[in-house]
Amino acid sequence: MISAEFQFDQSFDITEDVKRLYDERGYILIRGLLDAEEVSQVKKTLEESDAITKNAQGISDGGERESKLAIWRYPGSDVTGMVVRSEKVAGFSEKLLGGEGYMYSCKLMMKEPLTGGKHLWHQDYGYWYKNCCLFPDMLSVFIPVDRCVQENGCLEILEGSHRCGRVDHLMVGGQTGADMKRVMEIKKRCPHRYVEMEPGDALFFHCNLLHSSGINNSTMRRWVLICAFNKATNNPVYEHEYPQYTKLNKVPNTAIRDCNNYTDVSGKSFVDLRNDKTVRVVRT
Ligand SMILES: O=C(O)CCC(=O)C(=O)O
Repeated sequence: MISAEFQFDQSFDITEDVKRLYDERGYILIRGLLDAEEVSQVKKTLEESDAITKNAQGISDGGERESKLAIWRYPGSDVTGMVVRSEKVAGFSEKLLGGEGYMYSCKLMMKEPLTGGKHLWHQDYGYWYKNCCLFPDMLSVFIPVDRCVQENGCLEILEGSHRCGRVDHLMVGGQTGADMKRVMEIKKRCPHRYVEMEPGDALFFHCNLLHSSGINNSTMRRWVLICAFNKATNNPVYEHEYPQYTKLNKVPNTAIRDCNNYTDVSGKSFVDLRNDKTVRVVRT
């Protein structure tokens, strides 16, 4: 059972109580952050042109399977850019981070029916530490485009595990995974939760929260948008594949519905994962 869960409505905000729960559990789940119309705007952007999906690359899960992902550096001006820049995604993230934030990356994770691979237990800060972001003042917002349930490899978390600090990470298959001996010990103390979500729900989670997901053995597609934010004061020490501090121009939530750019992704700057030291590409 997910214990830090809320239902979005226009009056919802990140109050001190919500922030306290996030600090304690390492995440909050907001059901219905995007409504049906906003989800269909996102789907239209992803499905009616290949502007984003043609940038997807495959990474091995260390077994037989692979996951595909497209990842970009800046929001751009299409619908997915409005989602990242919206008050309810960027603004809530800033309140959880405790200050100004900027987009560090955004990706479309694609687990295709019957073939989608697993994601090993890891912390996002396991990777970002290697990029010389000195403080774990970073978070991710996981927003399903499709239903995410156990059958198609929903996200799994170890509740409260962000309080263990950063765990060592090693390369396993094409991915960087956390030291499993340590994870097994943490599992004895931090409850293992399957986070089943509907399209438009949003999980905001701390960069040290241990998470993973299983293979997709079902006939259901599992696509998810994941937007990552870094705190403005945590500018990475050196330049690398992901952005240094870049002011984020926030937009009102209504911009998601009002946006009619479904195809122009020129401002996004896609990452070539062959230059990313934390994953190994098997297919471009
Ligand atoms: O898509 C998933 O299930 C997990 C992805 C993930 O953990 C990541 O990209 O860091």
